[in-house]
Amino acid sequence: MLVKKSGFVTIFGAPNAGKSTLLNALLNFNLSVVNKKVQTTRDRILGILTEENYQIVFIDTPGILEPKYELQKFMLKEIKSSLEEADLIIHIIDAAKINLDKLKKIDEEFKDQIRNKKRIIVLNKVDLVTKANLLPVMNKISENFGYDDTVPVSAAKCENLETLKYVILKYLPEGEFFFSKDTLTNKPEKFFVSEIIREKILTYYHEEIPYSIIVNVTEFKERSENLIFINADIIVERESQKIIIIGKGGSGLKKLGNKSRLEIEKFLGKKVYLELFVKIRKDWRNNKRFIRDYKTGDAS
Ligand SMILES: Nc1nc2c(ncn2[C@@H]2O[C@H](COP(=O)(O)OP(=O)(O)OP(=O)(O)O)[C@@H](O)[C@H]2O)c(=O)[nH]1
Ligand SMILES: [Mg+2]
Repeated sequence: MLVKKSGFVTIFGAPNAGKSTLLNALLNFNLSVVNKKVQTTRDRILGILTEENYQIVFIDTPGILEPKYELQKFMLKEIKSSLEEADLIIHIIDAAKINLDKLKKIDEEFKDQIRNKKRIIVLNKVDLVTKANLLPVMNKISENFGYDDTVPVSAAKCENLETLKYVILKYLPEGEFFFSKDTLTNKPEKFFVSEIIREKILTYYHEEIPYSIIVNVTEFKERSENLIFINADIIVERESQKIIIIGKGGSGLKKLGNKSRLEIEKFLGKKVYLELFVKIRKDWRNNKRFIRDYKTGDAS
């Protein structure tokens, strides 16, 4: 009889280490949004890889951070609960910016969540470093930290991912699948639509703007077989931010709408009619109830 393996693999690490890039590369699908700015991911996102004899349920998480406001407290909770759920933890670090003291601090901070867990350290972005520089740090990590395995990869260039999969499978427990074979994620399509719009805001707006917004898809309707009608609210904290988002004569919002629509069409594989509205909700990032209502409303 075919032995099946299945389990939860949490992808964990500092902001910008490449967690979402790695998830997408392993799934071979652009599920989780990626951006060169930090704090791109705000929620835990499942990405499920199913083959004949295994099912790996990856959990992408927000980058580790010191929470300064309620939204970030929510993000930290998402990280901690994702670690607790894990059968295996992938701690991903940027190979071009290795800091062993920081690594020690992280181990200490999350000791309650990582205790007794199998852990792999993934050195990402190896396309940016030379082997000669990498090997001594890899040795140091193996000698001084309690990881079960070390795997260098380049998530962006899809390098060494087969090795990583092989190592993951080594630690994955035997068991029946958790999800049906064709399930890719736990989040509804409209969640990814709001993520794509937020990612475009990260790309086209600066300073505090991307961190002051939340995107809420209020309507998601299939008008015909090939056309989806989407309404989304971009919620800001202040009038001045609303003015910046809208831009001169509405030019900012128009550009944002066009760029988002193209990406959403690619994601859904259908034509999209997208309408964006900007709304103000004063100081929402510190409003626990607002965050809970919005964030848990997205999850399945
Ligand atoms: N050169 C190089 N860049 C990479 C690699 N993997 C990811 N990146 C880049 O690193 C940046 C951050 O990638 P993300 O996947 O958004 O990182 P993250 O860890 O999910 O970030 P947060 O969600 O903000 O915590 C993006 O600009 C990626 O294109 C890699 O292997 N090589
Ligand atoms: Mg991310």
